[in-house]
Amino acid sequence: MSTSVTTENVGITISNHLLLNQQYTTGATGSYTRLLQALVLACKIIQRDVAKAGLVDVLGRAGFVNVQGEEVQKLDELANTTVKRRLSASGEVCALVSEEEADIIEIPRQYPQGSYLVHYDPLDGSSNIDANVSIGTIFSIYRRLTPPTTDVAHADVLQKGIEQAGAGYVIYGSSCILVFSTGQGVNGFTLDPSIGEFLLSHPNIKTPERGKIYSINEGNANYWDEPTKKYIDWIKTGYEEHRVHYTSRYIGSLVADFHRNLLYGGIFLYPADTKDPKKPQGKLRLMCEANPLAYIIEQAGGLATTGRERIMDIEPKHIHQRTPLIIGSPEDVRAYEQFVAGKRG
Ligand code: AHM
Ligand code: MG
Repeated sequence: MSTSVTTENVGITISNHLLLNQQYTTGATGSYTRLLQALVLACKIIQRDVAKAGLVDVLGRAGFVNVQGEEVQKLDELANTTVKRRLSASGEVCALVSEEEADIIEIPRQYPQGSYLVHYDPLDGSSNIDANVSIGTIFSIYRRLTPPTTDVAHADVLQKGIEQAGAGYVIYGSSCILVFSTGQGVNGFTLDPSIGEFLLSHPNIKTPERGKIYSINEGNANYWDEPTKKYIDWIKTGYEEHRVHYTSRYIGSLVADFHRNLLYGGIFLYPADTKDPKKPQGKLRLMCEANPLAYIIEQAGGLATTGRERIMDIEPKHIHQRTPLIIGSPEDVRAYEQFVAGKRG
């Protein structure tokens, strides 16, 4: 059992928070804490690089090399390498899966092989970088199932979302915030750049039962299935029934859209559509985007579904599998499910 975080803990550092949790968790060895600390450090480094994004691009275009003599990398590659190196060196992981890499990443033999696996999207929303829009890192943690003496197996890498040992994201925005859960609620930490520490700023986040915000790329409306078309129409014209003046908000950066709706309430939808025959399940990835956010939203009292199935119950078939994602306040998500089930509309 862990300590419960209260508003009295506001302002404590993330390191202190992790150590307190470790202290109150029966049988904890410190491995999980070290893994999270490595992730926190990686995200601080990415935050620093994101803050210099415009300059990196200028230097990149000029063909500059950095102090190590390497060519300046694009930010999404830089973020991917940073997470990969820091987690590998932590000694707590046995494999990694990045949205940026086609295959499972093995841990170099020079590092101890740990008992965790991490799926991550190093820089979500990266098409927004050049416009200074918020972007983020998303991560999802699993425990190894097979014995450490054997090779990492598909069974280790392709676990259902309900098996996550923790998940979270960092937003590089007007401030840098890290939101994560290890299964005892959701906490948010804001980076104080003057001291380089994440401090607890949003203890025990709960999402509202119902929100006023709906977030969907309406440019895809012609390609949606009928239930989605009817649901969005109901959101806009059904005030007599739902009694909510809904408002539309869509940044196009999943972490930022998700985080806003988590705090204010509402629903985010990226449904299956027929726009791209190669992506019939929509655009978002199950393992590095949908599952970690589903874990967070459920811990905060919300829901995440495809419309037909709970996200965290999906049996993954491959590491880069895509899925429809409908996520947010429980009443809003349930209403969508009713449209899909034909009970409304
Ligand atoms: P990315 O991982 O290549 O950045 O793509 C994922 C992003 C999400 O952040 C966002 O929700 C979605 O793509 C927006 O897609 P669209 O432009 O189709 O609305
Ligand atoms: Mg992404």
